[in-house]
Order: sequence, then structure tokens, then C-alpha cells
Amino acid sequence: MCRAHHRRVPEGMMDSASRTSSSRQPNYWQSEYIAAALAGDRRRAWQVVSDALDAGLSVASVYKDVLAWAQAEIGDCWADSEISVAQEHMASAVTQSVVARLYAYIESERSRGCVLLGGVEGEEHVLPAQLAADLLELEGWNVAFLGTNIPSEDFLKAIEDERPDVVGLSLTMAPDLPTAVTLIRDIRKRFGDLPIVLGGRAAAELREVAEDLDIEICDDLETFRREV
Ligand code: B12
Repeated sequence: MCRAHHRRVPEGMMDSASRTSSSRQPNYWQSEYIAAALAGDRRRAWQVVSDALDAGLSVASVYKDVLAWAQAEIGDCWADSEISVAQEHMASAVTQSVVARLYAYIESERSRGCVLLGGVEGEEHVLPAQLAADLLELEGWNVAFLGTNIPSEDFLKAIEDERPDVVGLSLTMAPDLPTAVTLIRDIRKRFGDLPIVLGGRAAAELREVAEDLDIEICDDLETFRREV
């Protein structure tokens, strides 16, 4: 369902606790943000975020409840053919520019060890991985962020170079699952029991073999917090 940008709901503007889904009415910041993103208006999009922060929304909430929400909504708009590929790209580019600015607002001790995080070979969705990387930094992890579509051999080399405490793999597309499984097995072979966490939309599809692969599946950062 993709009607978010037509609605404007000032009530509940601070409803940051609600993890909104498309079936629910967007709150004020969500509808303002998605309108700016779909218009390709980077300045306005940042202004919305800046106003939300000034009004007391936390940085984490902006990432999760505004930006991730908007991206999911944009995906639904595209899937329902309500926007073109070009409009989706434009809106996602707006979010990418906002994320780059928002990063400066992350203030944390980074005292919880190093997570090496990246997307597997073939995976082009960098924004989910980027949001996860930034949210983990907000929670005090030191994140070495590789971006995505990393050739598996280079991923292994990065682990060797960075010597992280945890490896995070971001997987949005199910067709990339076999690549992820091969990479996980290679990490096990070379780095023994180094903790591996798989996150992203497609991660849950490996739930049944997670024990066998000796990995944690984290659909969201809350699970990461609990499990790692
Ligand atoms: C933008 C976008 C693109 C852009 C990506 C650009 C970029 N810079 O990232 C481009 C144009 C490249 C793209 C391409 C494609 N896309 Co696309 N895309 C999207 C869209 C609209 C937004 C992605 C995004 O920004 N998500 C941000 C948030 C919403 O992601 P998130 O998964 O919630 O992330 C959170 C958690 O998962 C978690 N997390 C993520 N990684 C990790 C890792 C760890 C370790 C942890 C702990 C947590 C964690 O933390 C994040 C923050 O809370 C999504 C819609 C969507 N719902 O995501 C479609 C979507 C993912 N795409 C889709 C499709 C179909 C495609 C294409 C196949 C289209 C095509 N025909 O070419 C290609 C595939 C490319 C490839 N091989 O990877 C479908 C996938 C459907 C499916 N069944 O899997 C979606 C869902 C759209 C839809 N509604 O149908 N896409």
C-alpha cells in the first residue's frame, strides 16, 4: 500500500516507539519526510530530519522510524507500480544523502568491540547495511563498514586485516543466499568460531540452518543487542 505521501497526520508526531508499517497511518515526520524524498528534494528532506531532531526525536528513531520506514514504503510504491524505477532511485538517493549527514549526529563511546559489516557478493542494497552499521555505532560498537557487493575472497581478506570481534553480513535478496552460505562456511574454515551475525530482509530464510552454520540471525538491531 502506497498512500503515505498523500496523508498528513500531525497528531502523534512524537510517536517514535511505534514501528510503523504501511498498514498504519504515517506520523507527521514520516509523511513530511516521504513527501520530500519522493519529490527528490534533498534540502527539504534534511530540513524535516533536522526539525525532528530539534523537536526531540532521537537519532535512532530517525534512522528506524523515519528513514527505514520511508525506504520500505518507497519499495512498496515501486512494487505496486505507483512510482517508476527513476522515482525510486531519486528517493533512495535523497535518503542516502540524509544518512550521510545524520552520521555526524552519532555520539557514542564505541567501547563494545569491532563489527565488520558488509553485504555479500551480488547484493546491491547498501542502504539496509548502512543503516545497520550506523545503528550499531549508536549502540557503542566500532563498525568497519565495507558497503556491499563484496567479492567473497575480498570479504575474507578484510576479516584477516581487521580482525573483528563479530562479522555482520547484510542480506536483502533471497537469491544471494547460496553466496552467503558459501561465504559463511569459508569464514568458519579460516577463522574458527568467530561470531557471525546475518541480518537484513532475507536473513530469516536461513533460520532453519542457522544452528548448523553456527550463526545468529538478527532481523533487527534489537535481536542483535540480545544475541551478541
Ligand atoms: C532502494 C532499493 C533498491 C536500490 C538499492 C540502492 C541502495 N543504495 O541501497 C536498487 C535500485 C539497487 C535495488 C535493486 C533491486 N531491488 Co530493491 N529495494 C530498494 C528498497 C526500496 C529500499 C532498500 C532500503 O533502503 N531499505 C532500508 C531498510 C528498509 O532496510 P531493512 O532491510 O529494513 O534494514 C534494516 C534491517 O534489515 C537491519 N539489517 C540490515 N542488514 C543488517 C545486517 C546485520 C548484521 C544486522 C544485525 C541487521 C541488519 O537493519 C536495517 C536498519 O534497521 C527496498 C524496499 C525495502 N523494503 O527495503 C527494495 C527491495 C528490497 N528491492 C527489491 C527488488 C525486487 C530489487 C531488484 C531485484 C529489482 C530489479 N528487478 O532489478 C534489484 C536487486 C538488486 C540486487 N541484486 O541486489 C524488492 C525485494 C523483494 C524480495 N522478494 O526480496 C524490495 C523489497 C522492493 C519490493 N517491495 O518489492 N533496490
